[in-house]
Amino acid sequence: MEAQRVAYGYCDMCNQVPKCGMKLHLKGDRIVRVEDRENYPAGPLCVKGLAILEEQYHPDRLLYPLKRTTPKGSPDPGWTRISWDEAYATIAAKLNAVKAKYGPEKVGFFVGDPKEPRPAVQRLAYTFGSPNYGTESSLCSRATVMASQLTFGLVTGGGRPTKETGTCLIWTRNLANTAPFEMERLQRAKKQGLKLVVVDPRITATVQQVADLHLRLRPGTDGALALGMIRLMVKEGLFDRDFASRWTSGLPELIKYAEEFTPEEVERITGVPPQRVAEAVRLLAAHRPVSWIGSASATVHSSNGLQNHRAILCLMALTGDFDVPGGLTIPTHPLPLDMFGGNAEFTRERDLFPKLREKRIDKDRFPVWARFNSEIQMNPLPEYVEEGRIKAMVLFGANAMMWPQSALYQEAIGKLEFAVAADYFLRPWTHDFVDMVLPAAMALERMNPIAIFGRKIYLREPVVPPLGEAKPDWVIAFEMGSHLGHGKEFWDGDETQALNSILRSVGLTVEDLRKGGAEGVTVPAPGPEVFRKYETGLLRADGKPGFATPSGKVELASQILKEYGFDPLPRYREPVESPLSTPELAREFPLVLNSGARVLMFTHSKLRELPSLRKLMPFAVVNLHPDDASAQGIRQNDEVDLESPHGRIRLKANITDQVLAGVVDVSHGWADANVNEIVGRYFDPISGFPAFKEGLCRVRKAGGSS
Ligand SMILES: Nc1nc2c(c(=O)[nH]1)N[C@H]1C(S)=C(S)[C@@H](COP(=O)(O)OP(=O)(O)OC[C@H]3O[C@@H](n4cnc5c(=O)[nH]c(N)nc54)[C@H](O)[C@@H]3O)O[C@H]1N2
Ligand SMILES: Nc1nc2c(c(=O)[nH]1)N[C@H]1C(S)=C(S)[C@@H](COP(=O)(O)OP(=O)(O)OC[C@H]3O[C@@H](n4cnc5c(=O)[nH]c(N)nc54)[C@H](O)[C@@H]3O)O[C@H]1N2
Ligand SMILES: [Mo]
Repeated sequence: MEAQRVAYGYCDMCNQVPKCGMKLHLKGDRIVRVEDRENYPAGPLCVKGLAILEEQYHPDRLLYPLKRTTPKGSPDPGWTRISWDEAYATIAAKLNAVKAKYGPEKVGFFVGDPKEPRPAVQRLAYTFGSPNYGTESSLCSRATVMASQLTFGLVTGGGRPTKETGTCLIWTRNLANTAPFEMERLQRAKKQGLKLVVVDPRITATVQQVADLHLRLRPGTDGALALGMIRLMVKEGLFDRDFASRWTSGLPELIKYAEEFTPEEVERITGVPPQRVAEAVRLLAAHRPVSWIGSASATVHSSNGLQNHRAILCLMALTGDFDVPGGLTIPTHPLPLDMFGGNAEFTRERDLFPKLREKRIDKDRFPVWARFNSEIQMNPLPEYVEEGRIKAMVLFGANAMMWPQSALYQEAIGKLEFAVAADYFLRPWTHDFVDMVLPAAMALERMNPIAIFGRKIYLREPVVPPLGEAKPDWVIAFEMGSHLGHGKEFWDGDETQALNSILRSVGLTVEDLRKGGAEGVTVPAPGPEVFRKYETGLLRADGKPGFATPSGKVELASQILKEYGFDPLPRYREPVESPLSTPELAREFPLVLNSGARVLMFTHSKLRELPSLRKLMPFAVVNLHPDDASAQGIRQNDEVDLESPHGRIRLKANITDQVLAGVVDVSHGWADANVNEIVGRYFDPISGFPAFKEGLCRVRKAGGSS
């Protein structure tokens, strides 16, 4: 009998960082069992993690490089296996031809939701000579980051409550589905007296498990709710006057503007009753300090998302609990590494990118975005291709279904002179439009960027060799770089040397981490954690007290937004389509279309091929309030047509009072019922983010006349 052994790895089933730990039992080179990893900062595993072997050993995995043999647009790409040598030779020839004919900036580099390929692909783009590297972050979390940079001059999305925290304001996260391992911590804190306020249109599992107070707003109206809360805080003297007068700018203007958001007006816009708003404001004031778990993306998936999110940040600033123990704290000594395990030297953001940035293709459309992000804003991809600004693309883990009006993105990719994609599986909705597909090694088969938890870091080494001819994304990016003539810049494909170059910034090597073993290595902090860093100059490069904004204060009114012609205040605007902004359209399409709330068992378009997970949710549904269902004579599991001014899809009805009456909820990523076919292309003018969470629709029994 073959002996069993144990190895340690980590999960990548939800594409997020940092990842949950895994303890793996192996027979030879085959993993036979998965369980939680002891003493690891993230875990326990959720249903997705427990299904990882179904993904790892799935019969449909992509195992060899493939090239298409029929012209683009043919119903069947005629995929044919090729060698890696042929793949690289073709990629190098095609990309170098585009470079010679049009310039290197005409090649776009893109990484979807997977996080680990990013530092390597960014390095590849800049080394090749193109600034036009972008990721899924240009519609995920980066707008919340920008709102924070504009308001606080630093990056924060909030954080976990601590033992000092009085109230935790969860402004839209459904952690029970998207980071289930956080729930136990919150439940424990709640038992010890922590109060929790959750803002979410739906009654989520998070609301049910931990909320003391739940504010159910109409999607896309977050700004109005936050401004109404600000008005009340001011009126009742429940804000920190001392902090606000010393450390914020724009307070009188904000107070004046917030006057418009009377309880009646807030109810008219958001649907939240005045009494609830008042209760929330009083709860926050009575149980201080207030900590905040900010939205990952839902608040900024709106045509006014950046300003709505800024309104929430202004509210947090007025609590006065910025960077106090138990409040909205900022780490004093972060490691000089980005959350994906790279750094600006490695990605070449520091030396090469500044020389290339003039050629970035987004700077005219979204200048504020371009000011804050090296990644380009990718949402106008169809326009970039139409205008001849991108001629070829290198795609890692890309999914055309993630964008509104997905067909435009498929067409755009199909029109490129050359496109190559690396993925785990052949995904026809994206790959039917490219020239070549490369097999990416999965999480348990690859050396990866290190995992970072505060100051503790872990080396992540392969547990088993890749199946077939799959290769790690980093190796693919490095080998592409070598074939493009930059072998030296890519350590001739050696990942260990690459990681060593990154680890140098924290005084470590791969060998040191290997010695740390399963326990990881803690890089000691140079000093203690300190609070109220704005008082002592620790938030600014020049060492002066204050914030790293143009005024040196928390900018309730943003000077940078003003400079670019936008409203400096967190101005509320109605969604482009809504019952209030387009009442006529709302007569025809009376329901609000809310899309993309995460389900526990899937990650976006991923994992639907895994039998144990698919059994948990076999088909796409539209979640409908009983009143909206009965108005159309719709019963549970009926086939229905969901229609917006932009398209129509068919799915099944799930009738539930967990959604608001008048708002439907549909999850994204279903190839046969892609909600993005009916989401309109309205982009926030500051961030460039799509309005996934608003818009109008109607629902009818399938087959009815329309
Ligand atoms: N299982 C699983 N986990 C995931 C993912 C996944 O696909 N599957 N995706 C990952 C990614 S990339 C992301 S960005 C995160 C997202 O993580 P979360 O933000 O925690 O999850 P979501 O379900 O996107 O959104 C949270 C809530 O926003 C609410 N909401 C919808 N519209 C609005 C609105 O206009 N205003 C307000 N205030 N709330 C609104 C929804 O009802 C939903 O309950 O999850 C990550 N984790
Ligand atoms: N309507 C609507 N649309 C949305 C959203 C919404 O809320 N509503 N949310 C938006 C958000 S926040 C996000 S983050 C995006 C989702 O972002 P997407 O990028 O669309 O996410 P996935 O569907 O996970 O697609 C990732 C692809 O990468 C492949 N892959 C996974 N891991 C790896 C890897 O390590 N290496 C390689 N090479 N490939 C890999 C997968 O097989 C899959 O084909 O969707 C956005 N679209
Ligand atoms: Mo996301």
